[in-house]
Amino acid sequence: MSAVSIIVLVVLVILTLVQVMRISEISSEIQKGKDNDVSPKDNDTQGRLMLLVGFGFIISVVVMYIAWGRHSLPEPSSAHGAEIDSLWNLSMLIINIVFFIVQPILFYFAYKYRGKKGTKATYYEHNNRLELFWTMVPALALAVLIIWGLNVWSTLMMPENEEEPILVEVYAQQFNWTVRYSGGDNELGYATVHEIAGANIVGVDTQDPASADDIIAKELHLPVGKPIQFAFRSQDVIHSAYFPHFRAQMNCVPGSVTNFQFTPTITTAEIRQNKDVKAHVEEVNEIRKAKGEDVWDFNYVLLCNKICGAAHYNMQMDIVVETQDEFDAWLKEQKTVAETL
Ligand SMILES: [Cu+2]
Repeated sequence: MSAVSIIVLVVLVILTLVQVMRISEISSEIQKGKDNDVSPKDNDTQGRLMLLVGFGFIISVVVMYIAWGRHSLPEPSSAHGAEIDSLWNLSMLIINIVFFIVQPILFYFAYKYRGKKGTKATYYEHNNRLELFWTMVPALALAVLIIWGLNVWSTLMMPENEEEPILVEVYAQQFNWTVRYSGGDNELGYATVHEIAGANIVGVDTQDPASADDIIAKELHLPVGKPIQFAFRSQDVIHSAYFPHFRAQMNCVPGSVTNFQFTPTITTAEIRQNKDVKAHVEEVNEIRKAKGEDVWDFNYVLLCNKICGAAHYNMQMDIVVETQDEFDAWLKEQKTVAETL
């Protein structure tokens, strides 16, 4: 539809609404305002509709839990993941308890106390006990979640390493990811937006001696059981590096470097044998087969979790977790910055 016809349509809709409102006003004047009165029948209808909508909503939540609950993530594949899951499970438990108590009451009361001729709302001014109760209960629940959450956060952000972590840079741009390994010296060469040119997409300063053995790759390989220290950068807008299977996420902010560390604990080959993952892969492949598409196999993914532009949904990179030997062999095949730039 052209822009002109859209504008004409909008204008016509507005004119129609104005006319409808005028007719309603005139008819109200004729009936001396009586058609604005709410009749007991109206109250009954609204009350019943409230009950219907409310309970329809609650039942739909239960149905969605049953139908789609199995699509949630498989067991965590990082050392810290189980703790994040415990935090999540406690938050969801509290939310669900409150939801299934409060929502039915809310909609039932909207029905029960609907307008009735002759009834009057009770004037209830103040109750200290009630005030104390509904302040203390949420405060306690929040205190537990926040104190526990902050503890988990600080152990994640300040990990005590028994061995030196492998340093990997994750570079975000609209709309793809690039990774840079620090090479034998485990030190990333200096990089800046001013050095970006041609194949040098992450802007490595080739004059910096630390950059010579850096390795730039389009697939993120990680050795299992080794702590990985990530350094995140962004070229254009704020992106967010999201590793759902490792329960990790960190914003990538232009002009600064952010960090996160985790230790992968399950290799790609192992997670493909997980029964939830297997069931998911089978289900997806049945749909793909019906459409005549290729068979798909599970891979860990790095996703962008900030709506960063039109192709944001497609900003992803495969992650391969493998044994140390497989990782070393893969790394050996990659070219260094000195060889490519
Ligand atoms: Cu993005």
